[in-house]
Amino acid sequence: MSEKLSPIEAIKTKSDGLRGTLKESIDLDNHTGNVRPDDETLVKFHGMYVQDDRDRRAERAAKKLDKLYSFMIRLRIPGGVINANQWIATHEISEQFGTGTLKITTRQTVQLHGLLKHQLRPTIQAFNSAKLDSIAACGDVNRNVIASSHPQISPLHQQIHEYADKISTLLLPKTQSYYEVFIDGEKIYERSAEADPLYEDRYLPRKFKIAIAIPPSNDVDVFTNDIGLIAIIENNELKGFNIAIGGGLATTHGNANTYSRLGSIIGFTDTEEKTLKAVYEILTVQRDFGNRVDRKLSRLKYTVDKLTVEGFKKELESRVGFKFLPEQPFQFTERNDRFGWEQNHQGSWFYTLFVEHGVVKPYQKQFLFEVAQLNISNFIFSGNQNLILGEISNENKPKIEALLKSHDIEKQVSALRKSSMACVALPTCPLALAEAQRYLPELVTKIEPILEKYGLTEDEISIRMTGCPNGCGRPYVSELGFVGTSPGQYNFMLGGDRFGERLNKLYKEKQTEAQILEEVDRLFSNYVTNKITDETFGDFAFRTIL
Ligand code: SRM
Ligand code: SF4
Repeated sequence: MSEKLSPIEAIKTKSDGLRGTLKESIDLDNHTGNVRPDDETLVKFHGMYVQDDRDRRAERAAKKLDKLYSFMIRLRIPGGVINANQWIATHEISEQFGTGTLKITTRQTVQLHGLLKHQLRPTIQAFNSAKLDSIAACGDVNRNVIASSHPQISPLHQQIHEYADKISTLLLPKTQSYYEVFIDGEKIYERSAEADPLYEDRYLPRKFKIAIAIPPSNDVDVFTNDIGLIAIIENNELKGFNIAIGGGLATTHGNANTYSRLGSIIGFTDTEEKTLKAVYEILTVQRDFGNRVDRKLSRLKYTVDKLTVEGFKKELESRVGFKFLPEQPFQFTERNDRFGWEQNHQGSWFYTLFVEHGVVKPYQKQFLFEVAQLNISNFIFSGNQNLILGEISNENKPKIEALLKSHDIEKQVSALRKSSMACVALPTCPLALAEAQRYLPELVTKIEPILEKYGLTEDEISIRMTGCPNGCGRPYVSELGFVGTSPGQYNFMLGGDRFGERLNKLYKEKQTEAQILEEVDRLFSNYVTNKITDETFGDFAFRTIL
């Protein structure tokens, strides 16, 4: 007897192109701020999540009130680049609807929190007018395609970046339901035009993520994606891409069958046609072989291990109709953002702003709004949750410098803080077991004096924290990783390298702040005494402790 499919599978196949009863949920169900249960799944495919303010749950429960439902919306911005007018629109939409917050994510886009159900349509319509959408930003489809963000990395940056757009478009679901439900209201689209040879009516077994890295930078953590493309450049020419498959980070506490995995390189493609074909067919293999029974085991990484890397590659080669060329050499030597001013090969200026954990503070928001009003730069989100103001001419640079000054933007920030990342967690994430973006800044402040004590203030040790083991802040590829287990307690992960090429390992379970600080002191003391010349903290921990 075949195993029972996950209930989500039926929701997808019966959804009539992801429409479900979303219109009814929005138009008729005035008694609740939520949508109907199946629509909670479907709304994700349109880039939205149902949430509630967890800080207020107890207070509302005491008054016998329903949860205070709201929605988070996440935009689809391939490669993370928007223009000044789009920033202004995003700023204004965040002020008009939702809580006013702008959160830059670890996948080069922004989220708005706290939208009420009746605000969804006006919000999406306003984004649509600014040529922005949230299609497939969530759900069991390919998500926002990310790409190394710093244009200074290579003269070919633009050419490579365009792949993010092409891949995102290639892998969009064909259904027009997003427009029908959220934009045009009543219009019924021709269903025959919606036939979807890629997703069919079952979509993928699970979410799917693609990143493009431009060496020497691995700012996208390319190996943590379902597909990682590594651009190979020789003599200023793009030769093609190494393709890595099966990366993914999430684990589940207490479920030994779940694990983090870095992508395996299966070969190299030397033309655009072959690269796009390979990417497309990797999704069809996952569509056909992925686990649709247990959603905890349904990401591509488990399919790759089930088929074996060689078995997967064989199936893929039979679908694409060509053999992959051997992997080409490359080297990653950086992952952090390049803060402050830098110039690209054409002399354009780029200014990278540190946005702690992607939470745009009110004074930064005002500064960015005024920059956008000048319309002299574009806005690039980095995979490290920061923001780059780009394509600024020599002539316009002083105007931005003046705004940097008048808003007192440039603060003294330690190397550790600049190398830190945290997921949203509380109060909006329903899966959070502990704090992350609200707490890591405080923990870093307590670690800074320890760094000073050991002369490590300039050391760019990567520190990452998440409120649960899903890994949204990619803590499993950091040198100091903290994964929430319960309020105030974290699994302490150690031994990742600095550039995202080695997973860390569990060092100590369920650590409180006091225990973390004591451990960090001991570890740093040991590091400065016993490290080999130029050895990073992560490499030292890996060599000596794990
Ligand atoms: Fe994530 C679920 C936030 C990047 C693995 N993630 C969630 C949800 C939507 C919670 C939920 O399912 O209801 C979180 C919303 C919190 C909130 O209130 O906003 C959430 N994830 C985020 C963001 C915003 C974290 C951040 O602070 O930047 C990132 C948004 C990225 C984007 O723009 O698309 C984010 N999530 C990641 C990453 C990192 C990455 O992709 O580079 C991972 C680990 C890599 C991976 O996928 O393996 C990640 N998120 C997950 C998972 C575990 C998936 C799995 O394989 O089991 C979940 C839970 C799920 O899907 O069931 C999840
Ligand atoms: Fe929420 Fe966990 Fe992701 Fe943090 S890692 S945002 S707590 S799902």
